[in-house]
Amino acid sequence: MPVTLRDLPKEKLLLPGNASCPGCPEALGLKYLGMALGKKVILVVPAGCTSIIQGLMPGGAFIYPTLNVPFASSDAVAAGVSAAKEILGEDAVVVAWGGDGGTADIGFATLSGAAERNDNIIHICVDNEAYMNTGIQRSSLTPYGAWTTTTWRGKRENKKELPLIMLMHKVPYVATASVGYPLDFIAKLRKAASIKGFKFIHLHAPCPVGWRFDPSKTVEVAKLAVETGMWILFEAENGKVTISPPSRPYADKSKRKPIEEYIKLQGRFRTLTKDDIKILEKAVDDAWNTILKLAGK
Ligand SMILES: Cc1ncc(C[n+]2csc(CCOP(=O)(O)OP(=O)(O)O)c2C)c(N)n1
Ligand code: SF4
Repeated sequence: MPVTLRDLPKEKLLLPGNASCPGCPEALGLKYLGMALGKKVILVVPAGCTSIIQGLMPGGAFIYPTLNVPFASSDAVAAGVSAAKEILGEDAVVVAWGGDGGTADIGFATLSGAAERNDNIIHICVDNEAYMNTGIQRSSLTPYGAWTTTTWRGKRENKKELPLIMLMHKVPYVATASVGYPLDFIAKLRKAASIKGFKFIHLHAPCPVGWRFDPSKTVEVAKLAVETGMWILFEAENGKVTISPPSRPYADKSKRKPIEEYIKLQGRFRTLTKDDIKILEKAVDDAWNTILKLAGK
């Protein structure tokens, strides 16, 4: 069901004065998580910027219960907490919240295991496209051409298609979201919380520090990713794929903004050549063709 501003609670579940950088997309995502699900959330967080946001504030930055866990155990811990809550008959939404490194690389085996068992949790991958907390190292979700401290001349490999990999686990719910579209993200969180079994939400999270843009532009960069077609918002309920309203106009290639508009705001793409841009444009077209086919278009 669509969410409107009036549906949102006023109470802040992510406290001000926490350790996030200015313009932090993870802080935005956590704020929207609280707005969507309220105090029913139990958060399981491996190492990463979010664990620092939480841990550096005396008493913690979130007012919901939070477990800080090793990377390789996040979804297993979340599954255990969820099972315990069910046995106790207590209402809770257990959320494993990992970065792209924690989700797609270091924690992937446990993620895949929980998906295959259909454990009753939501996994959110907050994707800032590098290992930010340890100094901007590449991950398998860093896009082609992007500078990181381990890809000085721009990454030579394409971004892993993680939402599609999770879709192929045949779990009840898979969705992509963006910090630039909070109402879409909140609606997806509420839908995920209403479904029993494993749910995966991939949240695009532009990071001013690692992507080298002005902290006032986080939302602008997030929106440009969608408007250029570089980030496609969709959801899949029991395998049925639907393109989400903010992305629908861009199924038509002629409506997409040129990807240069997205790239030029970000210092991490400063070494891109014209040939690199063509490779990225092809990746956008390929991703759209795949999603449109899955959506039966
Ligand atoms: C098993 C293990 N390997 C490496 C580390 C060091 N480490 C801490 S945070 C981090 C990067 C996390 O990156 P990501 O999951 O993308 O989250 P972000 O910091 O970008 O939010 C790494 C490699 C660790 N804590 N444990
Ligand atoms: S490095 Fe990026 S994701 Fe990490 S706290 Fe700073 S702005 Fe947030």
